[in-house]
Order: sequence, then structure tokens, then C-alpha cells
Amino acid sequence: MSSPEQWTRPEPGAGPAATAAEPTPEQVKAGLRATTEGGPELTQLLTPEGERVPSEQFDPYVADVDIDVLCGLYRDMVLVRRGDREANHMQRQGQLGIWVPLLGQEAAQIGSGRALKPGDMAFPSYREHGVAFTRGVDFKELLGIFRCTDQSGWDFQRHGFHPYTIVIGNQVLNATGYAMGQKFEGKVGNTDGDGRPSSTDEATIVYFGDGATSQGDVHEGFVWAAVYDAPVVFFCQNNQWAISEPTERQSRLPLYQRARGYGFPGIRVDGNDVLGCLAVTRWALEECRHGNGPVLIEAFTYRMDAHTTTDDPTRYRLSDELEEWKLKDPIERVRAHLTRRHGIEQDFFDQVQADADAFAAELRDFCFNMPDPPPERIFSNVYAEPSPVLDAQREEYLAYLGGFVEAGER
Ligand SMILES: Cc1ncc(C[n+]2csc(CCOP(=O)(O)OP(=O)(O)O)c2C)c(N)n1
Ligand SMILES: [Mg+2]
Repeated sequence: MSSPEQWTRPEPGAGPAATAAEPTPEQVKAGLRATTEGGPELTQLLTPEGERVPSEQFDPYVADVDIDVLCGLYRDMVLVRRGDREANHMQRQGQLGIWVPLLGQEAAQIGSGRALKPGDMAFPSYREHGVAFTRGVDFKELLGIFRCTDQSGWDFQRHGFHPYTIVIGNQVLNATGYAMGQKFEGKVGNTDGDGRPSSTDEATIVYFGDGATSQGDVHEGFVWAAVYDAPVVFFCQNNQWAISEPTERQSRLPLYQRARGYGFPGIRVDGNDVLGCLAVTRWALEECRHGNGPVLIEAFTYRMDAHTTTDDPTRYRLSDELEEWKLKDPIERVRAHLTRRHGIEQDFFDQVQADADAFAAELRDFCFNMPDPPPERIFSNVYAEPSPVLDAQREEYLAYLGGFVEAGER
């Protein structure tokens, strides 16, 4: 009853298709139950209970993951969740205009982000705070965006992390173009002197949601990437909701299967399994660097909080769905694995918690004392070269603002 196919194919007699304006209660329940299952083709290396699942194909990609690396992944996720929760609270206290929670998506973001190499480029949407963290972007920079004092002001080339994109799906086109550039510049499919794949080859990864797959931009990106064999990993975080629209209203088949129609591989990974996400993304990036891209990854996960702080999910989904997903928490399964399989002591977890609390306090302190940027900042970083038109606009704007000061002084 819980196969992905059943999302849009209710049992006989259950009434009209779930895409009808008013699904029946049976259809709603059937749809909700389906969301707890990833389907038989889900790649998983760590179960919700913290058991390691061997994988012939993907174990080689995490062969270097020893206990220290695992503890590091755990720490990353705890810190990012703590930062996310703190930002959510600060929005409620009027310190941020809006916040976009990532609660529940930590494994998908940390696993895939840690799979990237420094020379790779990542294109985020607006929820990728965990990926930003792995790319060395200061969490404080993210707060500026949501306090409306900044516009993704980090050096995106240095971090290999593009500005946030609010226009749904648009970053897929940007990423595809960037990956085509990597290919044209000969940064793909090289070998070193010993004949092994070059360690300096590059790839691109782009993040988008399940809802974004309904956008034309994503389709166009897939088409271009496919025909140019562009080295781009399409990383879809299927958190099963596009604001209030469930995935079953967006697709007649599991999203990863769409790749086949474009002529490149698609794979579904447990998005709450940090090890699985790390392995599958490393594999996909390697494919791209060797010239076998693009690849679509569907990370099957769940948005445990609201879409944004302006949204009230209790109006469109039942709480039992959330309760189901709490049992698959991405952080808890690593904790269980570390405790049961590796005998990690409570001291370690206490230390991580203390680090996370200090991290949150730092964010809070920064946010409460954040200076407003100078007004001319909005004109910075628009073009690489000086632009006379932009210069004129800046002067005009500053003169306009200056008029207020003079008027006030009189
Ligand atoms: C082109 C465009 N259309 C509509 C919106 C409004 N909008 C913002 S988020 C969103 C839903 C996106 O859902 P999904 O792609 O699943 O990503 P998620 O927020 O779940 O991570 C919509 C429709 C937008 N930002 N851009
Ligand atoms: Mg979504």
C-alpha cells in the first residue's frame, strides 16, 4: 500500500484521483502513509535505528569514513540545527524578517555538502543553510539575508557557493550553464601522469526542491545538461511539500525516475541518512568529473517545520505525519550508531551540545547588534567591471538620500 506509485493511484474505490480539488479522507490518509516510505529503490547506509547497511556499490565511497569523520558529521548536523532553531526564534522575536527552516534536512545537506571538493561549485535555493556551513560560509552571513540587510554578500567564488536563489528552479539554469563552462574549459575527464582521473577536475551541484521540479527552468536545465554531458549533479531534496502542495500533486512517478526521460541516471537516497547522502553524492560528483554527468539525486526527506516562518503547516497536514518522521530523525540515527556500534561516550555528545549552544549565543549576539549596511552597498558586486550606468544610479540615489539629511537639518 505504501509504494511511491500509490501516491497518485489510490486503491480501487477510493474515489477520484488525488489531484482533484478535494481529495477524500481515504486519499489523504493513503498519501500521508506513502510519505513515510522511500520505496524499494531507496539507497540507505544507515537505518533510522542506526544500523549500518552494507552496499556493494556505495561502500567504496565512504571507505575513509572512520569514527572521527562520523563524529564530525554528527557535530555539523547538531550545530546547523541549533543555528536553524536559533534563527527561527529570532524571527519570532522580530529580529529577522523571515526565516526558512531546514529542520529535518540536515543529513541531506551535510552529507552532500561534505562530498564536495574545494574546486566544485554549489548553487543553492534558499534553504541550504547546512550546505553553506560545509562551504565555509559564516552562518551570520545568512542572518543578514533574512534581516534584509544583506544579499548573499559572501565571495561565492572563494567559497564555491553561489548566492541564495528565491526564484524557484532558476538556479538549475545557472548551474547548468556553469557546468557547461567547466566542460568547455576542459576541467572534466582529465587524467594525471599516472593515468588516474585528475584530482583537479571539477563538478557542479545544484539544490532544489520537489516543487521546483514542476518549473520549466528545471526541465530546460535537464535538457541542456543532458545534451552537453554537463558535469552537474541535480540534487533534489524531496521534503514532500512545496509549501502546502504535496508531492503527489506534482508528479505521477517518483522524481528520480524522471532522469531516465532526459537520458541520464537518477537515484533515490534516504535524505535522512548522512552517510548515504555522502556516498551517493561523492559517486555522482565523480561521475561528473569523469565526464559522465549529469546525474539526478532525489534525497527522500521531510520538512519537519513550516515552509517559512510565514507558513502554518497545521492548516494542510496532519500531525501524525510529522510524528512518523520524528522517528527517522537524521541526527538521532547517527547518535544511535555512534553509541551502539562505536561506544562513543556521553561526554562527546555533551561537548557537541555545549559547542552548539555557544554557536547559537554567538549568532544571537551578532544578530541583535547587526549594523545596517551603508545604502551604497546595494550597488556593490553587480558587475565584475565598473559600470557608468550603475555609477550614475548610485550617485543619484545617494544624492536623493542626502536630501533627507539636509531637510532634517534645516
Ligand atoms: C518562480 C516562483 N514561483 C513561485 C514562488 C513562490 N514559492 C516560494 S517557495 C515555493 C515552493 C517550493 O517548494 P519546493 O521546490 O518543494 O522547495 P521547498 O521550499 O520545499 O524546499 C513557492 C511556490 C517562487 N518563489 N518562485
Ligand atoms: Mg519541497
